[in-house]
Amino acid sequence: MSVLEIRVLGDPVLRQETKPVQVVTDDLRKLVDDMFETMHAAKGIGLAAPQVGRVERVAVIDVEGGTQPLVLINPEIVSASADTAKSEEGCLSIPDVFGDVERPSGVVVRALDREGKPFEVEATELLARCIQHENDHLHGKLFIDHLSVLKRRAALARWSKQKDRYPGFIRRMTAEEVAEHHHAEDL
Ligand code: K1U
Ligand code: ZN
Repeated sequence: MSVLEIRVLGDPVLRQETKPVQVVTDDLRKLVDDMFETMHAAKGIGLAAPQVGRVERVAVIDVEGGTQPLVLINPEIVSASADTAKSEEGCLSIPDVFGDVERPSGVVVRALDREGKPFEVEATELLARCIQHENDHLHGKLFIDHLSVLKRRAALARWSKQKDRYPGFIRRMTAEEVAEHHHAEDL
């Protein structure tokens, strides 16, 4: 498995619509495995293919620290609750920028798993939020798009102070971050 480079805000791939997966191949499973590796190294709870420069409609989620990893291939949110919740979000593609986002508190998502088998999950709380955040990525949308004009302006001002750390819109995990992740895996 490999830790991939993460694309950051400004890379046009993050604004692209993804392409539905036609067949779940070994190559796609390798992408899924590398995405988990990358997400864990970056200490995230989710990651979508455009964040690693890919256009396949694929996301991975692990809100429980390894106990309930979720692979979403061609996900569709089939229902969303009328009640909403506001909570802070971050994004591995906009490091060190956070904002409160209001979203439906619960969702039902339908997708294919790593073997290409259809399944449905009913989610609430952080899992529901993460599913919606990753599903947005698969349609070229970012959490900052949900902020008010003023809050988005503040978030972008914060980002503009950081963005020079990522030449070519690429965030590479440091050797320390990768080593720390491997150490955590061995425990
Ligand atoms: O898609 C991504 O950029 C990953 C993102 C997912 C996410 C975070 C918070 C709410 C919804 C979706 C992250 O994992 S950012 C890392 C982070 O800020 C975080 C980590 C653990 C718990 C909560 C947030
Ligand atoms: Zn994100």
